[in-house]
Amino acid sequence: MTPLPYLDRADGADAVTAALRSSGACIVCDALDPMARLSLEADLAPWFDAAPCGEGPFFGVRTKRFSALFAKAPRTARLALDDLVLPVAESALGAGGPFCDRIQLNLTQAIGIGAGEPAQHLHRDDDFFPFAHGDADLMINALWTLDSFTAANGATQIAPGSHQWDRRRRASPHELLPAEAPAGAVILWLGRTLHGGGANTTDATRRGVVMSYSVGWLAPAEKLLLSIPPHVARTLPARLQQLIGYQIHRPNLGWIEGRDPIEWLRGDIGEVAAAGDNLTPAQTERMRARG
Ligand SMILES: O=C(O)CCC(=O)C(=O)O
Repeated sequence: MTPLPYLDRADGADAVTAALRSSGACIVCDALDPMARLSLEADLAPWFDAAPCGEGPFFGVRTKRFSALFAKAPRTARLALDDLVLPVAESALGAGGPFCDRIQLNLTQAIGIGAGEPAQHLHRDDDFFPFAHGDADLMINALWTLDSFTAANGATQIAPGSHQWDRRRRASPHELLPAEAPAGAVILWLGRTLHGGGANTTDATRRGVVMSYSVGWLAPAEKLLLSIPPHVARTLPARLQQLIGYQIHRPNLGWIEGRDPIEWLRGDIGEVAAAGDNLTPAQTERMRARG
């Protein structure tokens, strides 16, 4: 069976991307320092208390979820902007290449799998997009562990190598591995990789935070432009403003009055504005060559 690779931050983005591409998933064990993890836990604790459990078998009737994380717990911004994970996401999704100008955040979600929750239905995250999938990577998920993930408490089950399987193939139990990881790790998997939350047979909740990235031309799962209202978005770092949707996927997706929506966020354009071409450098060059 393809192994589930374990790496450290010091291995660097190229090694993490290579592991992700070959196995469909990997784990970086020392991703978050303990102090940062403890402060995130403190910020998220009241929201875990307030969040209700899910209503259906897929999201789990003993599992709590909540999103809009940058509005609820602004320090989660550091996870989305992590200087290892963000470059890995850009590289894995081919940012700047012919099929992806820019990546975006697909969703932000804290997940607490409660005691007694059965294993989640195995799925590929990019199956939510109803079209004939090729072998391009559209999405990558980063699940930051707030607790140690064990086979007993619901560690994510992953079928390593399944990103390269025929889409109709299901995983047999012996093809699944629990993504066991210490608290403060990040578990990465591609949108094509079969996986699901594991069964929690312990008495304690298993908590993690998902930052999901996708190519910038897909509809994001979470309507981040609404869940993070403009007055909150204005307080975020510029890169995060782009990742939640204040960016154009050049040349022509996601504009306001034909202009980059970050200009709107900054109050730089009014009710009408001069539409820009918003071309990539390669497109500018092609237009110039055509004369
Ligand atoms: O929490 C996990 O381990 C994975 C959850 C998941 O894959 C999902 O909710 O779609």
